[in-house]
Amino acid sequence: MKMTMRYYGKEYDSVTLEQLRQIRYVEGLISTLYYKQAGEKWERGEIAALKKEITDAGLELSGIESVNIHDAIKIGTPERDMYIENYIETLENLGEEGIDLVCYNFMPVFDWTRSNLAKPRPDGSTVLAYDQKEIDKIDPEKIFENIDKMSNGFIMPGWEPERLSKIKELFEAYAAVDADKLFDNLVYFLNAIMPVCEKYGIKMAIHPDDPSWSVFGLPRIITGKEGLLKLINAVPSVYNGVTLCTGSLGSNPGNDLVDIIHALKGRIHFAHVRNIKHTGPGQFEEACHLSADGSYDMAAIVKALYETGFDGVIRPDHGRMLWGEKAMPGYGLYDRALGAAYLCGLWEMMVKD
Ligand code: DNO
Repeated sequence: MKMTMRYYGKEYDSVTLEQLRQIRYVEGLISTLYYKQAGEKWERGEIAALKKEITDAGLELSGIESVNIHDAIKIGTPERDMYIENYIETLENLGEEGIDLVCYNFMPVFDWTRSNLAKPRPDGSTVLAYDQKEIDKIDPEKIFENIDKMSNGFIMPGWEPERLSKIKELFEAYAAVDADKLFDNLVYFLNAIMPVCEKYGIKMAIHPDDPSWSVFGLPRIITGKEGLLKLINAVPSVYNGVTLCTGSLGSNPGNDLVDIIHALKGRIHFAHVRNIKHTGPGQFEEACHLSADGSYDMAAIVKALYETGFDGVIRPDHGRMLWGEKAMPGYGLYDRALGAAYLCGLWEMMVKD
C-alpha cells in the first residue's frame, strides 16, 4: 500500500507541503484542482502545474480526489454527453500526466453531510458529527447559510459556494430520478469513460455515499455491499473500482466492513481509513483513528485489506481538531498525521507477521 494525505493546494489548505513532507509516513498526496467546477475540462498544463508543485516539495501526486461529476450526468439530461466528453478529455490529460487514480462520487446535489462540524469532546478536541434529527430540521435550500462560520472560513470539498444558487433547480431536476435511474446513469457514464481509463490505466474509485442512506429525500445508491457489488458487476472492467471509505460505509452499523473488503477483492483502488463512533440510531460522531476510540476494529480492517492483496493508495481520513489548530473541518494536520502513523504501524505488523 502507499500511504498518502489529502492536500487542497496552497491557496485553499492551511496545511503546507513542508509540513506534509515531514510526516514521513506519507509518500504521496491526493489532490485536485480545487477551483474547477463539476463538468469543466481540466487542461493538461493545469495538471502539470499541480504535479510540479507537489514533486518540487519532495512528494508525489498519487491520485486525484475528486474529478466531480456534473449533475446533468447524474440526472441523465440531454447535455450529459457533452459533460461526459469533457470528463473523457480530462481523463486523457490526467493520463498523459501519468495520473492513474481518480476518486469521484455519485451523490445527488450534496456530497458528504454532517449536522455539526465541531462537536466538542470532553478532552477539548472537536469532531464532525451527524444526527439525523438535526438534519431533518434543516431546509436543504438554506443549508449553505451558515456554512462559512461552521467551516472556520474554509471552503469544504463538496460544499463549494457555487452550488448555492442552483439548489432549488437541482431539487426539481432530481424529482424524476429514483435510485434505479441514478444507477443506470452511473453505468452509462462508466461505460462511456472505460475505454479512456483502459488506454491510460486510470483506476476509477467511486466514493461511497456519506452517510450511507438517503438524505433530504434524494436517492443514494452506493451505501453498502449490495450497491457496490451491483456496480462492479454491471461494469466488470477492473478500472471500475471503489474507494473503500470506512467512515462513510461505517456510518450504517449494518455494514460489515471486513466482509465488504473481502467481497470487493481486487476492486478496491483507494482506501480512506478512519474510525467513527455510533451514538444512537441515525447518529454518529467521528473518532480518532484508534480502534479503542470508536465502533470499528481498525486492525481487522487493515488485516482484511492486507489479506485481500490490497496494493493501492490509502489515506487517513477526517481527523479531530487538536491543539488549537484552525483548519478545514476534518482536514487539520495533527490528527491525520497521527492517523497515518497508526495505520502504517498496523500495516507493518501485518507485513512482518
Ligand atoms: C469528505 C470527502 C468527500 C469525498 C468525495 C469524493 O471529506 O470524503 O468529499 O472526497 O465524496 O468524491
